Amino acid sequence: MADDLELRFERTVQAEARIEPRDWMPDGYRKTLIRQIAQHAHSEIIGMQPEGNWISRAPSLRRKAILLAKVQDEAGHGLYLYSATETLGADREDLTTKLIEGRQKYSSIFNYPTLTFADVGVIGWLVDGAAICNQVPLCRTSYGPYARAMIRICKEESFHQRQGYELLMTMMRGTQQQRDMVQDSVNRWWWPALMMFGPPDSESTNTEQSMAWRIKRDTNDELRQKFVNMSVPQAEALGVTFPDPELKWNEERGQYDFGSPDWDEFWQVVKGGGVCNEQRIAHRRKAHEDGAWVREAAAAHAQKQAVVKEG
Ligand code: FAQ
Repeated sequence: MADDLELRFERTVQAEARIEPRDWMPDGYRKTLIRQIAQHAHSEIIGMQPEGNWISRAPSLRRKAILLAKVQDEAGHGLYLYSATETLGADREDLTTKLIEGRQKYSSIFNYPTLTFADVGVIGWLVDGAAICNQVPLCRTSYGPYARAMIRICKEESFHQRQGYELLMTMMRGTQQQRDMVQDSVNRWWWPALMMFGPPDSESTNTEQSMAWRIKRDTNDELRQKFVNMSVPQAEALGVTFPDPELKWNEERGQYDFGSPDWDEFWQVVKGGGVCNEQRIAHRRKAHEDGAWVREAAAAHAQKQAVVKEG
């Protein structure tokens, strides 16, 4: 019986069909999905902070309205993704506790500070750009609710990327000081953006199994290369350079060669030693504690409604 179920699962995955919440799945598959989707959800929620920092200081009403909409979208993405983990039997409260106790990860990128308004543009261009590059293939991930969430999320990420690029285009048409701000911001975010794709394939503990289960559709290095190829012409059109002396077109490979990110820095940030790790978690913990009364009120309301229905 167990063999039949396993065979059916394998066949479904190989046929590029979707595994749905009520289908049988191996424990490892469920665990891997909860880990990846929860990390993704936490990244969206923590990822509201670096840009949120600039909402009250946006230089115009238009920029403020765009930024507000983007940060709200990120909250929405986090909520879709937490819902996807619930279809696998995870508990949202438990995931939040794990995040604020440092037992679950979120993307390294959100542990870097946003020092100028140009960072808002560069986050849109490069961070959302990297997120899109990673998430478009996830629209074909084997778990149905995650794949469907990714389709909606990617549509919004595309708007996020465009608003960032348009903001930077505007700054590049401005004064020399504004152009310098953009270049400085690109210099600070380029390497952390490349780290978003995860460690090199040779050090990626999860890739092989996740590819076999078709949770991941490309390896970390494949996606990183794709992102570099996509970003270089965009940088040229913008008039900025990337801080990598090894970056150059390789005619033979038909791809750009590029340098290696500082992987010691990456692991230090992942382990909690980045510039903003403490601040991000402290802020998230406070927001969660401050929201306790809302959760209590919602639970009391739901209980009353249940009594009314029964009566
Ligand atoms: N940061 O074996 P692998 C966004 C960990 S959304 C921190 O290669 P895997 C939208 C990894 O968890 C950004 N930790 O791992 C937005 C594992 O540790 P574990 C988030 C990282 O899962 C934009 C260990 O290293 N996107 O930005 C990172 O197969 C703007 C070994 O790594 C997603 O989560 C990292 N960068 O591949 C929001 C997309 N990389 O768990 C606001 C979905 C790796 O074994 C503003 N996730 N680690 O203890 C994925 O595609 C994959 O999980 C990867 C990592 C590719 C991120």
